[in-house]
Amino acid sequence: MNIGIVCYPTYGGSGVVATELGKGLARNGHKVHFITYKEPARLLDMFVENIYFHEVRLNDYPLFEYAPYETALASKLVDVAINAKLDIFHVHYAIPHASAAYMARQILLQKGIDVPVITTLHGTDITLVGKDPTYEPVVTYSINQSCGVTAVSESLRTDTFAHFDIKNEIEVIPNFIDFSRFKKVNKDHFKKAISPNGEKILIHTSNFRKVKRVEDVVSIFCKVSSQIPSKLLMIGDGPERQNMEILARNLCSSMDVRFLGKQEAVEELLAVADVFLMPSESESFGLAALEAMACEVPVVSSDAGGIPEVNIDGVTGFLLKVGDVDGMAARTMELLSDEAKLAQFKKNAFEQSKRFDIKNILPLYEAYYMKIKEGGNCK
Ligand code: GMT
Repeated sequence: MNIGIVCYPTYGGSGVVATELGKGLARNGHKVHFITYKEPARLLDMFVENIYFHEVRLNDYPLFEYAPYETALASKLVDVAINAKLDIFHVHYAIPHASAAYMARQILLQKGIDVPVITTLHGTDITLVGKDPTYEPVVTYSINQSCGVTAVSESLRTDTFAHFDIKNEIEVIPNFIDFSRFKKVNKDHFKKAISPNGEKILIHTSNFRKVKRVEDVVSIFCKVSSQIPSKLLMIGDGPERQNMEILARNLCSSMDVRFLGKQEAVEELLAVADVFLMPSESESFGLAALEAMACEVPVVSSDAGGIPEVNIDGVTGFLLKVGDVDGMAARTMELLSDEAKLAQFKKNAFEQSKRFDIKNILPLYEAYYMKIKEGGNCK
């Protein structure tokens, strides 16, 4: 098939899923066309046969205080659909991709070309941003007009029906992991550099937005490190990072907390970690937790959204109520102070992650494309 993928080209979860899906589809012989404003981060510096990138350019004009990205994207979708003979549009993150694709589809239909639109809902497009009245009517309409809709967890599917007046079916196709990249590798030299005296290593990766409750990560760590010698690795960047550096300095030894910013090879840091912390307020799936589990790192998390579909309480880690910093610290210490238990949880985390092997999930998308092409909501 010729597949047009629209996504945010950043390190965020939806962009990562879209790009890894595209790479997998290309390996399976499909021609994949990424249509976005910048080359997706996970495509940089690599040439993959069957993958094409079409940049959405915004022409500056003095009248525009805000350049109309959605209009430019819809126009580009029409152009690529005609020239690359696309069979399907697969848009990731509803805002503004679903409405831009809807517009492109209407234009194409007038030209006698039928390109069905599949929208994949990722999380904040539903639970946070999408349900805000600023966007809600357009999000509802464009989900209902999509020929197929998928959500990355059961929880997100339920939330979508709860927050929006949706008439369509929503298929759950979970996030996935590529084990050729995410696996435990020997990085003993890293471990020695980070924890020279054999301290335990806690890790957190995110975009440092409010919804991640990064302040809880710092608080949990400071409680743990007051009892068990340990270090905290903070990976990623975002609006809360600076505040968190100040908080870490005030709450415990800033020498034990390292802010590493965005990292290309996050799997190499996960390889040395003992526990992954994810205290999020809201999380449709928790791809970062899955990546940790694939690298044999158990997860202490909140029970928000779709996290319980990934992290199994008392097996692959622990689940606590959002904001239960004391509980999360206690469970983390329980793991770190019992070598046998920690080893068992590491093993369990890895076993659970195998359920989400890209080899199992990619065929679900391929089958869904066929189903929608042959008879989705648009037929
Ligand atoms: O986590 C983020 O804030 C980024 C966001 C995104 O859309 O890029 O991630 C969402 O999509 C990921 C991939 O499907 C999910 O694994 C994340 O759980 C989800 N984030 C939230 O729901 C907060």
